[in-house]
Amino acid sequence: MATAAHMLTPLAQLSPAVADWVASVRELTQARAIHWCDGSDAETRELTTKLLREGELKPLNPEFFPGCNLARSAASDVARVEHLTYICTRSQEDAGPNNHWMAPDQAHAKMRDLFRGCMRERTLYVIPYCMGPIDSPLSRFGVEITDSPYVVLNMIIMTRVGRAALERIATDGNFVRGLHSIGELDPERRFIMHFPEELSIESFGSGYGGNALLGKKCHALRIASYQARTEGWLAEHMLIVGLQNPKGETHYIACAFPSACGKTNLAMLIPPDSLPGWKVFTVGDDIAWLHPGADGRLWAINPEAGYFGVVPGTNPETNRNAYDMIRRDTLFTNVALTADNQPWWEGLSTGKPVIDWQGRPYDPTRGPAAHPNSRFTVSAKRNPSYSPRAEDPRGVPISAIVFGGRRREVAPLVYEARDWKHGVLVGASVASETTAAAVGQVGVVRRDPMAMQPFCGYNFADYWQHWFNVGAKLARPPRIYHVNWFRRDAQNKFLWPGYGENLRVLAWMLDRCAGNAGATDSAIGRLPRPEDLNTTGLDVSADALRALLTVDPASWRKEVAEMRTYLEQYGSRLPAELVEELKITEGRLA
Ligand code: SAT
Ligand code: MN
Repeated sequence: MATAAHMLTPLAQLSPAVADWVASVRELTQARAIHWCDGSDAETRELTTKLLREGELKPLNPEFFPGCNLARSAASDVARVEHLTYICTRSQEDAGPNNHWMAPDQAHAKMRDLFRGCMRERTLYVIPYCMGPIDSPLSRFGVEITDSPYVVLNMIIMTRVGRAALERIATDGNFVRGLHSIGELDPERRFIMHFPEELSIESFGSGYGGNALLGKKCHALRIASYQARTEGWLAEHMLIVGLQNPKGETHYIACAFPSACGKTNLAMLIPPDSLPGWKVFTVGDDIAWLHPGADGRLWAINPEAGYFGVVPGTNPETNRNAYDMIRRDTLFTNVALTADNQPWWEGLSTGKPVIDWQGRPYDPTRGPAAHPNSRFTVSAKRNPSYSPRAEDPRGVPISAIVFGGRRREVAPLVYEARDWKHGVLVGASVASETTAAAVGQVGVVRRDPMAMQPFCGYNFADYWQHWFNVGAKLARPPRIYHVNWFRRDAQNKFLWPGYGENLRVLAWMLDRCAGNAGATDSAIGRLPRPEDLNTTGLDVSADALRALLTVDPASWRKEVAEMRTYLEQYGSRLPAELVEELKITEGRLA
């Protein structure tokens, strides 16, 4: 810990292991200078000033958006690149059919060629960071080396950067090594490589979000999921939220949805006026690390310290907390600008864009003004609903796990798994329409088990087995649910209003956990009957509600057949328990 002697030691001398690695990276990249990041406000100010001077950041209107700046990424570098993302385990089977794979030697050689001399004109930044509350035994540590000051600014917001992290690395001795360079931002020379067996990441050629902020998806999900398997816990693509009912009881739930499906909105949900007495507390909006506790419950921490959220659609109606939170000390990426230099995005009912996300005069024939995957980066401390328990080193106990996807049809509003084992099948069955968070076609349904398809650092078959193993350790496992806020009618209109109204569904779940709510059994799990949901003040017709809560056997038989075909690609590695659960569901649908 921070002894007086330690405080005097320069960062570069705290950990010989880190220093040696930095020296070898400097040798490879030929970096002009080295900057050890301490994560201080002064450092943020200094780097921001430098980027403003160089034109890499644009200041936003200080009257309405004090402390806010805009970054524009290269037009071909606006989302995660799953087709260029690899898991490099010694055996290809360990990466599984769910991942692109490259042999570690080959991947290292390829990346060495890219990194060689790439920082000649640049400063090398060393970012020691902690994922999770700094004093939590559940937290893990990493060091990212990057040549992008924009990445440094983001990492300082998104993780706990600085001396304390480096001190823990020096005492614990292990850390995840993440090497990043923006290279030439050339999509042809871009790779995101993961070496879970070596706890290391090498990322080249992109400056964007999940490709470049290595603490986030690369470390906290891909590498951590692998680590979690050996250590007996789970690293998941889940928000964590505390719900306090009118009686004053707070329960925490963890929800897995694919990117850009509303995790941030749900994590900061504002209860509708027609549900008085409810309060909502955000623990995390994207990633949960879940550990079986000595009490037989599942405990969760949010490894992150900030939000890297989708901007479009954020407004006082959809997410008042986020809307307020991003009006100060926020880094915007790829939004549009108004005439008086305020950030603008689709979904705002005020203001008018004059400059688009690429800095050109706005022309609606060229598409949206803000990029659909434009983002805000902001400290969690700015969130009005930030949970006082978010910094608790023990984490929070989880009462329910919720899986979900974006589905026009088939999936009902909500259903409950019969038990943990059935819940693993429910999670493995998640499918969702693709979004702008990843490069590729938007709106096509793809299988996205546990919303982890882009993020699981090893073979999904082994991952599902690990889910069964973790469940077996829990004397008091959370209940497991599936939700779909995105059902549409024949006219393509949403059947469910979503946002704050989603609390009605969550309230039903918590009542189920407490043994106070009814349900009806179906082939795929238990659903609320319309009378089991609190519908006071809800503007949804009885017909729509019935449609939302109906399981159509024919479309579900088709769904489950697709599920079987999907699972069969995992061959003999597929857990017997999962096959058993699938057979039970098939039998119930027959
Ligand atoms: O680009 S990120 O991976 O950080 C955001 C997301 O896709 O969820
Ligand atoms: Mn995400």
